[in-house]
Amino acid sequence: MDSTNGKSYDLLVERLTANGVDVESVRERLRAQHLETPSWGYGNTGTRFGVFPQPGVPRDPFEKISDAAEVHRLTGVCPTVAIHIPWDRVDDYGELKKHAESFGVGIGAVNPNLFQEQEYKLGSVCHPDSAVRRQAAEHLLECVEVAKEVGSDVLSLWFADGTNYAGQDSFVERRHRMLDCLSEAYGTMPSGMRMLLEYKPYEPAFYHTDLADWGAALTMCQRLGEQAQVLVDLGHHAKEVNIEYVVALLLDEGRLGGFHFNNRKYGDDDLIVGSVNPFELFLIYVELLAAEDYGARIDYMLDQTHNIEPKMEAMILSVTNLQEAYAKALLVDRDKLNEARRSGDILGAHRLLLDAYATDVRPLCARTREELGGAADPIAAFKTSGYTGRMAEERKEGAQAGWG
Ligand code: RM4
Ligand code: MN
Ligand code: MN
Repeated sequence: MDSTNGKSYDLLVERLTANGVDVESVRERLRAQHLETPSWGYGNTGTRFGVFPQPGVPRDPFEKISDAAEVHRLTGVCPTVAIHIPWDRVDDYGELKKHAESFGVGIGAVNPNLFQEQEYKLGSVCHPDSAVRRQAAEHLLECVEVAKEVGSDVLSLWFADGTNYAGQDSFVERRHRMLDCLSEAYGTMPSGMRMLLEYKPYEPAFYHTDLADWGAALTMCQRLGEQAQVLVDLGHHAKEVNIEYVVALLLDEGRLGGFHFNNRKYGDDDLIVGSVNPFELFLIYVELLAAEDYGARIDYMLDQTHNIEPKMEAMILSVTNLQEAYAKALLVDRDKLNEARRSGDILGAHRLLLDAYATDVRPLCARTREELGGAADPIAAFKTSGYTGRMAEERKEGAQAGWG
């Protein structure tokens, strides 16, 4: 790989430079890319039809973080890991934080889990019974505390709240109940902390969902205050929604706070990002680049479940797909694009995007990973490292982590 990569890297740089690309600045931005992996992506997962356990899967939050650290070691761009409470509940969060740091990573977004307990059958923060809403509010408050203890400044919220049948409950009353609960948690957040609200059109609720789309999430954020922002999960849209346009709107409102990357073919499939629709991913990055121009803080997180594919390899592939999408977006000639737009050159503008998208940026991404102390080909390096075999041996006693 090395000598071939060296040659293809030199050729690529030569070509890009001839086209007027500032390769140095592209390299710098690629090195600064930060992607957060999810602790729940390392445990066993499945569908409602079954779960297929894999060898070497972590048994507890500490081991999930160790796996996340291995992904960071090989790619150089995944310095944080998101946690889900209570899936990752531990007695001593300070110890979890120290463990992460000793493995060279930090803890990122704290995700409260308000959908699995029996009490939440009719919802959590929108539940008609105030006692259940109290329980949900207490969990949110607990998660603000957890975030403080693990050194995180992001509370990332997704609610399964919704109804299954027309007439089941009042849309507006539910909205007001949510606002009350969230306001309480919002009020306890320290000034640097952000609350991210993630929308999803359906599932598990099948008639209506309380935060169904970006408009519902955005207006809730506007009611809460500046520290509340919207999180876009790529799997959470109706099929024909133009996600890059949603991204642009939220950016323009200063309310895009985070991303859950994954890919879908049908519903909320949580497949490897870039595996189904890589062009869409590229177009999303083209819009996201605007955020860097005005210094917006966006947390780029993966939210995937690798049910049948090897988990660690899948995570690494997701990361390299994101590096490539970002690199391609960085190659778009903005000046020429603006010129084409202004002069009404429809296909000239469109072809500028196609040119960037068609560029094979893999040598550039490989070089970036090496410069960050990772591997040019992280999947090959992972496979030859024998990590899975070692973990299968080390972790053979006890129950593997999974949903629930
Ligand atoms: C949801 C959503 C959330 C994730 C849960 C497990 O569909 O994507 O982000 O925390 O699944
Ligand atoms: Mn998500
Ligand atoms: Mn989802």
